[in-house]
Amino acid sequence: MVDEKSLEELKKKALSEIKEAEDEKGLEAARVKFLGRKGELTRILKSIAQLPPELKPVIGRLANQIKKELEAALKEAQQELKKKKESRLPGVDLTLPGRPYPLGKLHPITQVMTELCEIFLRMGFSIATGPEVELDYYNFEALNIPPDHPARDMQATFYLTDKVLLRTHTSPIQIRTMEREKPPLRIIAPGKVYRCDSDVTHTPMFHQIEGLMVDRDVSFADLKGVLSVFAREIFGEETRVRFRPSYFPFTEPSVEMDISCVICGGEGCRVCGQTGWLEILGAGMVHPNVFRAVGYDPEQWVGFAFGLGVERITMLKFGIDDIRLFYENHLRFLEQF
Ligand code: 2U9
Repeated sequence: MVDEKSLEELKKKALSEIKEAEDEKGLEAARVKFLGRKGELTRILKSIAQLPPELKPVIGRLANQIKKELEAALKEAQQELKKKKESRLPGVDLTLPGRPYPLGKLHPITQVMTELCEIFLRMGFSIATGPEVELDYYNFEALNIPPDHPARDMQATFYLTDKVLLRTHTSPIQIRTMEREKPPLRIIAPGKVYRCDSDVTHTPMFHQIEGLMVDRDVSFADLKGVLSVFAREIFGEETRVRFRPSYFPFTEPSVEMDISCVICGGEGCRVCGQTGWLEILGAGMVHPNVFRAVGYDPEQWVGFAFGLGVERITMLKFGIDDIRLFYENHLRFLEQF
């Protein structure tokens, strides 16, 4: 039979279960257990009618009071849970992976420039550098380029004064290096050069890599060997090369090197003008007058030199048909490399 003591114990148990409920489900379970249709307190309330008359009012009042207290405790616990839920950040899924920062990368010309330099570094060349603002002497005169040569034309060269200009090739680097250092020598000269020219294959600033090897017994066979290895490294093992006679004031004899077309493989296509060949660089044996200008004895020293345009190589490598794309800074273009 119920007495006050057992009612107090029931109340203690119920309050502690309400307090310990971690979520709405737990709270509902506690409600059903004590206040539900077959709940522990509900059963007691229903049995009050059967109690002896002297106990009815005391037990009845106490049971009803406990019912109210439990209902209030449930309500409060419900509000606590709601508050806790709302204090969590709304709409934020903390399990989502973070958004990566967009990473920058090197410009395609810089990438190819680095790749080209690395090929020559592996063949024992060292990198030399020099000023972009040059003296007429280092850009033309020391390179056996006569005063009336078309390259010296005001139209083609950016002159700053009548003796100072923006270098039109990186060759002055080699002249300055030879003035400073004794042979033998094996250097490449990468850098920016400037020519007053602008269309789909020319920009007023572009990049060159030139090379120079000087020793007592360097031959034209060395030139062919170094440049053939270079072509296969950059365009692939299956690439064929050919050398055609050419003319430059600073080399004699002079050649231009072609590679089998990277697009059609030599069959003939629009890119190679149906010839199957693409011109990629100029080269030759250093002219004796160039050696004389830097104080090397041309009877004792021989050398080969070459020069290539980095933009042209990059365009062929990636199938780009307009050089200006490199310098318009459109992310949709640059992001592809
Ligand atoms: C020294 C002696 C000789 C460098 C050379 C070329 C041939 C050549 C062009 C390729 C495309 C320039 O970028 S381009 O327009 N270059 O054809 N350059 S031989 O000869 C030198 C350089 C320095 C002291």
